[in-house]
Amino acid sequence: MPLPVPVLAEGVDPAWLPPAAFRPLGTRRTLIRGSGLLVETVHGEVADACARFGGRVDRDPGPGAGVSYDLVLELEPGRGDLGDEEFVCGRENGCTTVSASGQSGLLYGLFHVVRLGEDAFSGDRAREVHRPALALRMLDHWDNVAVHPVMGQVERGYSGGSLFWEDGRARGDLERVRAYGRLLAACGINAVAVNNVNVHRTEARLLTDRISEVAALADALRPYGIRTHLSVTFAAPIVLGGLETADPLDARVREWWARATAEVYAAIPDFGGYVVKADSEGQPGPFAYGRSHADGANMLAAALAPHGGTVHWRAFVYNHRQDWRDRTTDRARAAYDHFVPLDGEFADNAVLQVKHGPMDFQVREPVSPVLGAMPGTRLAVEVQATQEYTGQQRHVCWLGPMWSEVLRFRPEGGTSGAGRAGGATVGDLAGGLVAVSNVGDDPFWTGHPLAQANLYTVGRLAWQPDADPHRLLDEWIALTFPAAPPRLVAGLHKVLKGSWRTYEKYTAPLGVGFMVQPGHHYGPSVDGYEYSPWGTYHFADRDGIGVDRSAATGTGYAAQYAKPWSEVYESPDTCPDELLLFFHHMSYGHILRSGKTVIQHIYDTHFEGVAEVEEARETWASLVDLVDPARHARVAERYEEQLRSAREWRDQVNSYFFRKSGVADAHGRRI
Ligand code: GCV
Repeated sequence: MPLPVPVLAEGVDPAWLPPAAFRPLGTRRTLIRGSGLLVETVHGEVADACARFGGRVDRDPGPGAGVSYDLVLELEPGRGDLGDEEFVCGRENGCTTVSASGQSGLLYGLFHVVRLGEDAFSGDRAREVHRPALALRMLDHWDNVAVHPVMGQVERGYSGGSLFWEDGRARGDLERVRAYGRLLAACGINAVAVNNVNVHRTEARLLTDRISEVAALADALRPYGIRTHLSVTFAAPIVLGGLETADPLDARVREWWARATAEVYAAIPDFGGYVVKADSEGQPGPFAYGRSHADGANMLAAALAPHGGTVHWRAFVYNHRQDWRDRTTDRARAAYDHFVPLDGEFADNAVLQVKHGPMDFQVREPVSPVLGAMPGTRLAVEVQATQEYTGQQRHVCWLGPMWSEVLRFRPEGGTSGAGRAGGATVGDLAGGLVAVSNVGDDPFWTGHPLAQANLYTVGRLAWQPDADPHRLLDEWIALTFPAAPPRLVAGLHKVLKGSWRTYEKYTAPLGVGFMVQPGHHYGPSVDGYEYSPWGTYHFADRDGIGVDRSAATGTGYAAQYAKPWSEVYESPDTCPDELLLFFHHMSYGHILRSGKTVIQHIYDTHFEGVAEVEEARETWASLVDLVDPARHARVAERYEEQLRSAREWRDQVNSYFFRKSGVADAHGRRI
């Protein structure tokens, strides 16, 4: 039986799957061959499109004999040349064919045809194999089951409440969860962790007596090829099991995890595995027992292995009780110092989940050196689609280019781009891309309607890490705004394409980072974390600014990179300007490659950034006749806030550094 396409509640935005995106498919004759749950999903999609637009869909064997088809979607389970998620697409003699050996491949093939639009049905198309470069393409939800007194329902959530949980219980609106799974499958995501990595008491119980609530979510996501994962607390044997220890080498602890995990699989046979934040920002972990993080991860890996599950162990481990007067301690070093010595010790079904930068999702960071230093460990790169430090979905900040830079970075050097000369990229080295989700129960899913582009882009980059992000932006625009006139396409491109750099310009300069309001992390506070135990400093004084992370005179962080990067970052002469203050403490008068001094760069970029927001706001206003009123109004309203906030950033940052340095703006502007 075809699975019905999820019905969106009144007012919920279809995002990149509006009915009109299915018109080319829905006006054609389609044959579907094969059977299974995801084949029923595919059938449901095509049937829904045909019902809207007058096409026809048949199953084989079925009443289609003698009909010539425009599209054949066929499952060929025995094909050894295609993995489960792969498909071949081609077109000859007026028929487009998608063949797959696994059901997920067929589903991805269907969405590929949707993306192609009319092009899928014109001319000939050589048969082309499509395969995801990364096996794991995951979203982590930092959703709390119960409202947390400080963090609310969703930690760092800017899109309303949780899609999954409300006030201590599962929401029960599985139609919305199904619709979410559908959107995710259409951009290539295949795994979702449904609760916060900070596991509080109520959330801990999802693992045991509340597993049926997770199972219901897994049932809703399964038809879209998405496996469900759960964040668990390392202290579960104590908190839930009544043991007095969670020591990973204690036999009783290991047995407890084995039993609990078997019960999870009894409820969710295709359960993906656990996500663990241990010994990090107050979460319990193996250090309490004198054990290593490999000991901790491997214990959970052993419990999951018989069932085919994976443990995602986060590398976000650092000392958050630092002394800012001690310039030798450096938070940026922490993940490497903790984990690189453990390379080769992690089990095969353990994945080390590493934030893309060494700090914490700042607008500009170097790529984490861990990603190039653990060849004997399965790695996943973690990025943040939720915009904790990049405007919190009140500002437009499309992060595609930043993530693309990370994924194309070559830890052993070499050029990126067409030639692909040099060592492997991060995208080659990692087996997974994980994004902290930016989705909530907001009718536009992501709070800011244009933040949908981040979610779409992250899924597509996980499928193809070397894809040109601007092409992915075009794809998102074409799907979300079908048949958009060129003025709208150009306008959307204009306001999104450079928005990351615009945000960078009016916030923290030259890689210095963390000039945000403590706690909620929105808006400027230059010294917000300067005298704080969290370890995120800019060390600005009357002469200069930045952190000396060189090996020669600083914290030695630069030496965590392989050559050539260790050498490139070691010296201010070779360090790229955009990271200069991350790696070096520089005088305000230091001349950048642009020919400007550091201080003048700070002033100029802050003025420019605000001017760019003003321009983007005008561009958006000019699209009023081309965008549906609710979406246009939501974005317009957020631009007002973005502009207010950008001016606040400009004025605080510029005044602060004028007062510190005593250097006037070369253009005599009011600072
Ligand atoms: C879920 C940052 C955020 C925290 C988050 C943490 C993490 O510190 O501010 O809210 O906790 O990262 O990634 O675990």
